[in-house]
Amino acid sequence: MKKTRSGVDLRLYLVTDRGLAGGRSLEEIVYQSVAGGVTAVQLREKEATARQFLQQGEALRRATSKLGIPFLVNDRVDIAQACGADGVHLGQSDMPCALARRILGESRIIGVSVSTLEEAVEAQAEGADYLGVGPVFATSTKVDALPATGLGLLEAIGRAVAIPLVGIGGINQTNAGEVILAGASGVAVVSAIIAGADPGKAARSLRSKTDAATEEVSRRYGKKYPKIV
Ligand code: TZP
Ligand code: MG
Repeated sequence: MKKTRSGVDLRLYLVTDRGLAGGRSLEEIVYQSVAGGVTAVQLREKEATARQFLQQGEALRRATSKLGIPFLVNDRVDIAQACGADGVHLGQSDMPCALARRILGESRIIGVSVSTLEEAVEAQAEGADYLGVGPVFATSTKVDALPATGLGLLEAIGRAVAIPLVGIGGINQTNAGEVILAGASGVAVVSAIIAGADPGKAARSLRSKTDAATEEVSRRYGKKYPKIV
C-alpha cells in the first residue's frame, strides 16, 4: 500500500452518517461534497456489521482514490487495513493509539478523539497524527456525546500539543470560522454537510468560512496555516 501519511489536508473533514443520508448513497454524498471543497473523508458506521462496514469502506476507498482525497475509517483498525484506507480515527474506548500505531506502522494516519487536555497530551505521546477535539458545540448526531467543550478547550490543547487539531461537534457555517480562529487546522462535520439536500453547496459555504478564518489566523499571527498531518 502506498505511503499516504504526509500532506494530508483536514481543512474540511466530512464524517459520514448513513442515518442522515436519507437513502442517498455515501459515494454520491462524497462526490458532491468533495466538489464543494471537502478535503478528507471518514467512514463512521455505528450499526453496520463488519461485512457491511468493509463493503462500504471499499466503495468509499474507490471513490476517494478517484478524487485524490484521504480516506479514514472510524473505530476499526482491521476494517481500515482491509479496505486500504489511509488511516483510522480512534475514540477513547477504541483500541489505544500506541497499539494501533504498532499494527498500522508509520505510513498510516491515526487520529484520536479527545475531550480533555490530558487525553490530548496522551494521544500525542502515543503517536497520534492529529486530534479531533470536541464536541465543541452541542450536537444531536452522536448519541453518547459528552457535554460541549466550547472553544476554550481547543485553545488550551493548541497551546499544549504540536500536532494538528480538528474541531468536531455542532459545527456549521455560522460557527466554523470561530473554530479555526481558536486554533484548529480544520473542522470535522457530519450533519451540516450530510443532512441537507445539497452537500456540495453546504461544503462550499463551510469552506468559504474556514478559508477566510485561516487567512485571518495567518495574518494575525504570521503562522503557516493550516497545519498539515
Ligand atoms: N464526535 C464528537 S461530536 C460528533 C462526533 C462523531 C458528531 C458531530 O456531528 P455534527 O452533526 O457535525 O454535530
Ligand atoms: Mg470510536
